[in-house]
Amino acid sequence: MATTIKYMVRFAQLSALTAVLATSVAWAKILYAGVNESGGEFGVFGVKGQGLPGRFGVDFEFTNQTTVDIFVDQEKINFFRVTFLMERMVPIAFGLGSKFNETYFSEYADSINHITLTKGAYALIDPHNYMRYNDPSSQPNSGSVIGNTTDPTAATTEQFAEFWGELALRFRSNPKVVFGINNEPHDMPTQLILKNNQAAIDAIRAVGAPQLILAPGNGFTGGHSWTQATGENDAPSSEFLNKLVDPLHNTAIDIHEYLDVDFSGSHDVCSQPAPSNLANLTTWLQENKLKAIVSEFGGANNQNCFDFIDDMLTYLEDNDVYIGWSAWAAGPFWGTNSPCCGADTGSLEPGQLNDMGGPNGFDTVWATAIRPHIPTTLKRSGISSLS
Ligand SMILES: *[C@@H]1O[C@H](CO)[C@@H](O)[C@H](O)[C@H]1NC(C)=O
Ligand SMILES: *[C@@H]1O[C@H](CO)[C@@H](O)[C@H](O)[C@H]1NC(C)=O
Ligand SMILES: *[C@@H]1O[C@H](CO)[C@@H](O)[C@H](O)[C@H]1NC(C)=O
Ligand SMILES: *[C@@H]1O[C@H](CO)[C@@H](O)[C@H](O)[C@H]1NC(C)=O
Ligand SMILES: CC(=O)N[C@H]1CO[C@H](CO)[C@@H](O)[C@@H]1O
Repeated sequence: MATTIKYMVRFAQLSALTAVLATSVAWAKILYAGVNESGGEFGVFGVKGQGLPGRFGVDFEFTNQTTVDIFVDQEKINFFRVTFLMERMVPIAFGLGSKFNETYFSEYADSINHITLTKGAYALIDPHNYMRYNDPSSQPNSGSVIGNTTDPTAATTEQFAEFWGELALRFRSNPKVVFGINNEPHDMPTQLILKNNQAAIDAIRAVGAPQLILAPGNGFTGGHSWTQATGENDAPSSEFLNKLVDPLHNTAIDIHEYLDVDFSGSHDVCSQPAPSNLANLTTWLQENKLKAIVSEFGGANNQNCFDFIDDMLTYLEDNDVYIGWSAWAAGPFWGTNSPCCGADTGSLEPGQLNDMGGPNGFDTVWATAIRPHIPTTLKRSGISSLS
């Protein structure tokens, strides 16, 4: 019933649009569509220092080339968000900055290069650190907030900029790379998120890297709470994130949006409708002439979540401030575990099973709710950008 009405409304919208197409209507265009590749941040939970630096292929792994190939060749996606841990890229003993662990970097670069240079897709570089550094043992809450001047153990905003300058320098000649400043900042002054984001943008541009940058907001960069105070009354993201300055005008807003009761992606019931929850964000993006990519979302293996995902991806298609999305999550190390949305869904990694021995999210959630939304008009060439 609801579905029928939805399609009738969409049909009416399409007819109206078709009628005025001759006068050149801006058509909603999703440029980037894909999946998270999570695994580079694994193996550190529990005791402080555990899993650091960690062993490649044992404690962590970035991507499985075979499944990346399946996503590109069969699913025709063009976008992978590839996580890594800052404490591994820049060991705590070195301090946050430009001195990298070259082994970890080259393992990460292998994954990025396979996605971008070999397969021609875009790769979003994701320091999966919640804007914190020095103790990932109980992410998202452990670690000192970057730029917290009253915490003597915290990395400074200047060190964060030095880190980004070095990372961008190493990727500046790869047009298929997108720079994600950090995963899910939360419970910190929104002004400080703006400051850290701006420092990263300045550092990236200073080394001559022109690619697309994604800037996150507060409250785990949730779209539904973009115009609300989060944490202990931290200012809404909407009050500060429109003050970012990118001399190349190639920065978009990074949004995460889960569809369960508390937006955490930890329940198998979807009950938070993205279209109404994202409405304020959409207006804010329009008013500020900004674009956004929803780089994390997900749902469980049930019809209720399929409907909520369908509604969200349709909403993104219908509003041209949204230029991309990537689902949470695939990755070689999930095994039968569920990265999202309750216990029994499994991951989006092709070829794996869920914890019940049944088909995983790739054969259920992806196949039913996400695959039908993969546009055929994705961006396939040129430098990562807003258009
Ligand atoms: C660098 O990372 C590799 C794993 O990628 C690890 O084996 C090695 O011990 C690390 N070195 C330092 C100095 O942390
Ligand atoms: C900054 O550091 C101080 C001192 O450790 C701490 O009390 C405060 O909670 C920290 N601020 C944030 C946003 O984490
Ligand atoms: C959207 O904005 C209106 C008006 O400011 C507010 O009443 C409402 O709570 C907001 N909704 C969300 C989901 O933030
Ligand atoms: C990579 O994925 C393929 C296809 O699902 C699978 O056969 C293979 O075992 C995977 N390799 C690793 C190291 O996970
Ligand atoms: C829904 C979900 O799994 N979100 C996760 C995103 O990233 C990290 C894992 O690396 C988790 O802390 C979040 O819960």
